[in-house]
Amino acid sequence: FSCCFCCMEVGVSIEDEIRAAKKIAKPSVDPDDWDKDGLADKIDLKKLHALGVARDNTERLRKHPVPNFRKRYVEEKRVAAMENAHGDLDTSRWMISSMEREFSCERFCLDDHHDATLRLGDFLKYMRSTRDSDPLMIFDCDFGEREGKDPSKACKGTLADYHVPLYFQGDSLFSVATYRPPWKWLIVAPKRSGTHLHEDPLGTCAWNTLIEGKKLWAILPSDTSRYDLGAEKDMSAPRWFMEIAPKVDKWEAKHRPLWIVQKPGETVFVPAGRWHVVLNLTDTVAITENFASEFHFDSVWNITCRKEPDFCCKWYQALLTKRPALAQRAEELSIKDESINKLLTAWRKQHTQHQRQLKDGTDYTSTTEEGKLEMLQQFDDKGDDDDGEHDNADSSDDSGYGLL
Ligand SMILES: O=C(O)CCC(=O)C(=O)O
Ligand SMILES: [Fe+2]
Repeated sequence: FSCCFCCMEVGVSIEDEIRAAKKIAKPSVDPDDWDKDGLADKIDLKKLHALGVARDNTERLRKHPVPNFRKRYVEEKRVAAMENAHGDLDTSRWMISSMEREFSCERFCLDDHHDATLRLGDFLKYMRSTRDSDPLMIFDCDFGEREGKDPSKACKGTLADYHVPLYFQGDSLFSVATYRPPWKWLIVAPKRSGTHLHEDPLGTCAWNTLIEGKKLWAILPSDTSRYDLGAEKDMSAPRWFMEIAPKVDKWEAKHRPLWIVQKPGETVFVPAGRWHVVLNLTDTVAITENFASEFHFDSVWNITCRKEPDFCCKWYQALLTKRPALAQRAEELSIKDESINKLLTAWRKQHTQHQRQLKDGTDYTSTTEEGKLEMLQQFDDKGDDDDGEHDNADSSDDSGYGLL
């Protein structure tokens, strides 16, 4: 049975599509083995819900506007959960039942991979029946941007009511660049799925608003580093909650996480650099955005330069024109690092040439491209992996943004 003509693509069954998506999402696990360890039968979501409710120790912000929000929470990196941060945002469009009516034939990306997609209707069938231990999620950074099969309804509709909470509007330093790494995601997640222990990429902060269902968050203290975490960060979220969460009360108080049982309409603010792990206690829908805050320019610059030099080049050139004081700061930060310094000089030269070309119309050809490649090479040779990530524990992609 197909709900419309466009769903009748010849020769590819839903099972094949799911298998292909699984191979991309977790290349090291056979797609037919995702339910092998029987975790679906062992994990007790009701018990974890009760544990979460008993431990939930995160401040709720109920009255808006919150005075000094930016200073107190963003700059000082405090976790918060806000009720009704979007004001009168109408979220009915993103409820599972209405998306099922409106976008059933549209494809969405799974687990943040552009080449692993499924029609929403097929995904919902998977969501409702899967016994996988750590199920696939719709984790889609293009929602609302793609043209759908039927442009009159298309995925564009998913953005129709979208807006950023007032607290975070205009905050992202990356938005000065014409191209910026993915920053917003629609997440449709089966119960038991989750996001493994990670810190967000490129020194960014995040907000995450739950539309439907319940999520359980554990957010580790700000001084936790990846070196404290060991095997924990390679665990799937359901495994972390099953094996680690019940023992956390025995940890020294200073190492214990903040807990949140997030309810519909609540927005969780995750400050830059905070390790967190999230479990979907029920089927859920959420929207989330990451942003690079001016308060954290130094660390954002240092990480972005190392992890995403191609983007950083464009970003720095945009800063030179639009935020010269920050470009200057970037130069100060890079002075001690010879390879970054060289890169900056090349980028500045390229920028000056480009500006000159724009001004007097002379023919612009990039003479710095070769030099840039050579320097990127030096960069790669330095190698490091101490940045946050958005991809799954098992993903082989460590670009920090997965999709770049
Ligand atoms: O699963 C979730 O809702 C949390 C997502 C998250 O932490 C992230 O996208 O960085
Ligand atoms: Fe995150």
